[in-house]
Amino acid sequence: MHRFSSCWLGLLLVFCLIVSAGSARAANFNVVLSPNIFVPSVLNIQVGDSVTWTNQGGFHNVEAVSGLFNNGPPSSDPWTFTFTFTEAGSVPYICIVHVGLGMTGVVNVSGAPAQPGSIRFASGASSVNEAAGTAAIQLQRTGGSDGAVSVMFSTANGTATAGEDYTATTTVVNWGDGDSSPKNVTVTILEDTADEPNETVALALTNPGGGATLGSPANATLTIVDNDDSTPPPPPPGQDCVKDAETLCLLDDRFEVKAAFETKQGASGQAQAVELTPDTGYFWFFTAENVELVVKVRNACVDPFNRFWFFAGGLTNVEVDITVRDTETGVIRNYLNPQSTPFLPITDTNAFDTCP
Ligand SMILES: [Ca+2]
Ligand SMILES: [Ca+2]
Ligand SMILES: [Ca+2]
Ligand SMILES: [Ca+2]
Repeated sequence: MHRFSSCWLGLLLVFCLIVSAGSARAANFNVVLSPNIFVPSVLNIQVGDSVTWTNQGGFHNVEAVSGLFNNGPPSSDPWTFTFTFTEAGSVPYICIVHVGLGMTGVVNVSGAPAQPGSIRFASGASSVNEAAGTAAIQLQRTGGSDGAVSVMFSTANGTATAGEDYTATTTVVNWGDGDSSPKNVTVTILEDTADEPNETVALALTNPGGGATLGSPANATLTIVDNDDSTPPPPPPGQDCVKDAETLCLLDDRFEVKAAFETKQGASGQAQAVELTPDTGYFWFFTAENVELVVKVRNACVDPFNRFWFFAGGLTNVEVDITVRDTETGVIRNYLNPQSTPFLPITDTNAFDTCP
């Protein structure tokens, strides 16, 4: 029964050592005080690692020859003692009772483990104009710069097509020992004349080398912003009609009507507006009781006309400049009555081809 327990513990010890050796981070190592020997008697560990000694029942202690650690006086009670090594160096230790029988060991502590770091995209999403020619994709090395490392960068079609929208790129990016500067990979963007939606290229980092790992994000999306437009832009929408002393807003405020005047003697100004009905208003120039101009906009958005009409009649012979604006489409019509001319009636049944 006792032999079986010893074997089992031995297997566990080997298992623990394998697990410890496989880890890059601080690890714990185990030493068993078998009758009058330390097993294993030699340990090679790294700074930050710890060692646990386990007494199975002999009359033992463990203490560093240098005095670095000491679990206390010898005892035959089962005990454990753990010490974490924070400095590099070789640390011999003994059992004070059985040193004469060769019950000694040593822990060899090497410097901090190498930190090759990890490689990632600086950003998971970036965009470039179709006409830019190239896109610079930045890669970063973080968490260490020990040793030379590399990573494979590659592109793949998202909604963009290699050879039409961009040039497929696969390249290995390298960093030297101690180099943690960001590196740019250039992807060639192909200009075309096709009116397309914005399209995407999938970027990936794979195959890290030199002990580096892949950071996050290791995948990114590059959006190519299209710059082609085959459809003419709609006319710029105008501003709303704002009723004031010089402005008529007719047909539910859709049409804005203003008028300016100038006399033969050079007096000029904006005509003053007075609304009469939703379609119709008048303007005066000099005094409120002296009406000069009557205007109306009619909705003739029915077959066969399909237009907005503009009509005006004047009681004047001075120069008049009338501006009518369709606020929904931004279309503007101007009507001019020349200086010293009896105002001729305006009956424009083709005024606004902007129905409805
Ligand atoms: Ca395309
Ligand atoms: Ca394209
Ligand atoms: Ca283009
Ligand atoms: Ca295009």
